[in-house]
Amino acid sequence: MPTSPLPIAGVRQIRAPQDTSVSGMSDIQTTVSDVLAAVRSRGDAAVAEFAARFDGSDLTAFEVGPDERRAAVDELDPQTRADTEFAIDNVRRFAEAQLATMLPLEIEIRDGVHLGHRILPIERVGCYVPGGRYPLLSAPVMTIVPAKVAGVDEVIACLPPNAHRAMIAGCHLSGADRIFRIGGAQAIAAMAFGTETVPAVNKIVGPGNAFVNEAKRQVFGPVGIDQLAGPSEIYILADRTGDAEMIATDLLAQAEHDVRTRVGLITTDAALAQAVEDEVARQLHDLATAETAAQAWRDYGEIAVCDDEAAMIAYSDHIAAEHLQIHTADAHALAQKLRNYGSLFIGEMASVVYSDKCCGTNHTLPTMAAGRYTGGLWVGAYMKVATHQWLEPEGVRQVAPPAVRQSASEGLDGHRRAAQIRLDRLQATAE
Ligand code: HSO
Ligand code: ZN
Repeated sequence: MPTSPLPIAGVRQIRAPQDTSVSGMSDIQTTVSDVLAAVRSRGDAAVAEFAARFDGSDLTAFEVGPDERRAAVDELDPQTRADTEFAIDNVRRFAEAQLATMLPLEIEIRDGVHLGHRILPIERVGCYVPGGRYPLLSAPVMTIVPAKVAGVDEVIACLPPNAHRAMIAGCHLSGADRIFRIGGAQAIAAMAFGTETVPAVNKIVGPGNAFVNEAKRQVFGPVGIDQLAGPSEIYILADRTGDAEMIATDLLAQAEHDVRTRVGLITTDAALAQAVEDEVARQLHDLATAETAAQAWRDYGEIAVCDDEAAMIAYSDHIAAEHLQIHTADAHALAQKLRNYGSLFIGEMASVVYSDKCCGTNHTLPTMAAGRYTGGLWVGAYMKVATHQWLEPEGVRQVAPPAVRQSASEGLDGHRRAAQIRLDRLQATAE
C-alpha cells in the first residue's frame, strides 16, 4: 500500500489517495479568458458561436419561454414531480428558518454613536445548472430555492443546450424567473457581463466543469461567486460499532459521481478498516456504476486508522471533507468536537444521499478543504450584511478628535479637515 507522511500524529494511512492538488490549468485559463472577452464585446453572437463550437448547438434564441417551461413540467412523470416538490418544500422550509436567524442590528456603541446593519437581498443572481452525465434534478433546487427565499429580485438560470428537459422543469418548479439554454464559460460570461438577452447579474452560484469554475474565478470581483466546486468528497468517521456494509455503500454512493471523487474512511478500528476494504470490493461487483466508482476508489479511496478519537478528530479537521458522516457509538458527542467539514451527517441513519436529494440542507458544499473557512450555499449567500452609522453631537465629540489626530499623523490632510469641520460646526452653534 502507498504511504505518505501525514501531518497528524497517531494516524496511519493503510490506503492512500493520489494527490488531488490541481495542475495544468493554463490551457483552460486561456480558453476561458478568450470566451469571456468575446462575450463581453460581442454578446449573444459570441454566445451562439461558442454554443456551436463547444456544445454542437445551433441555438440562437437562448431563453426558454413559458410554453416550453410548462411542457417540460408536464413531461415529468407525476412521481418525479412530487419528489422534486418534496425536495423544494424541505429546502425552502430550512432556508426560511435560517433566514429568521439573520437579524438586523441597531446599537449605540458609545454615547451618540449609533451603528447598525441591515440584511439585504442581492438584486440579481445567476444560477448555473450543470448538464452532467445524469440529470440531477436536485441541482437547480439547491441554487434557486434559497435565492427566492432570500428575496432576490430576479433569479436567472443557465443550463447547457443539451441538458435533459427535466432540468428545465427543475428550474421552473424551483422558481427561476428566467431560464436560458447556455452552458459552459459562455454562460458565466453572459451572466457576468450581460448580453442583448441575458441580464447581467451581481452574483453567480452553482457548480460546473473546469471551464465553468475557471470562468467564475475570472469574473469574480465586480460579480460575486459562491465557491469553486471540485469533485465530490465523502469521509466517514467510525469506531468499532461501524457497519462495514453501510459504510461501503455510502462511500460508493459518492464515488459513482466522478472518477475524481475523494472517498475515505477514518477509523479507530483496524478490523473495521479491513472489513470496509473487503465490502467495497464485494459491492463493486454488481454496482451499475462500478466503472466510475471503482476507478475513484482505486485512485482516491483512502482508509486511515487512528490511535484514538483525538487523532481521528485532528485528521478529519485537517481534511475538511465536503461531506462528513459519523458512525460511532456517541455520534452527537463527537459532532460537537469537529470543526472543519462542509456538512455533517450525525449518526449512521443520516446518509449524504438524503441531503444530496431532498432532506432540506443544501448539497452545494465546500470541497478541496475549503470547509476550513466556509460552509456551503445557504440563504445568507444571497444576502449582504450592510452596515450603517449615524452620529449625535455627543458622538461627534467622541470620535472626531481621535480621527483628526490619526489623519494628521498619516498626512491625510483632507481626512483631517472632514473630521474637524464637524467639531467646528458644533462649536459654532454652541457659541
Ligand atoms: N453529491 C453531490 C450532489 C448530488 N448527488 C445530487 C446526487 N444528486 C454534490 O455534493
Ligand atoms: Zn451525490
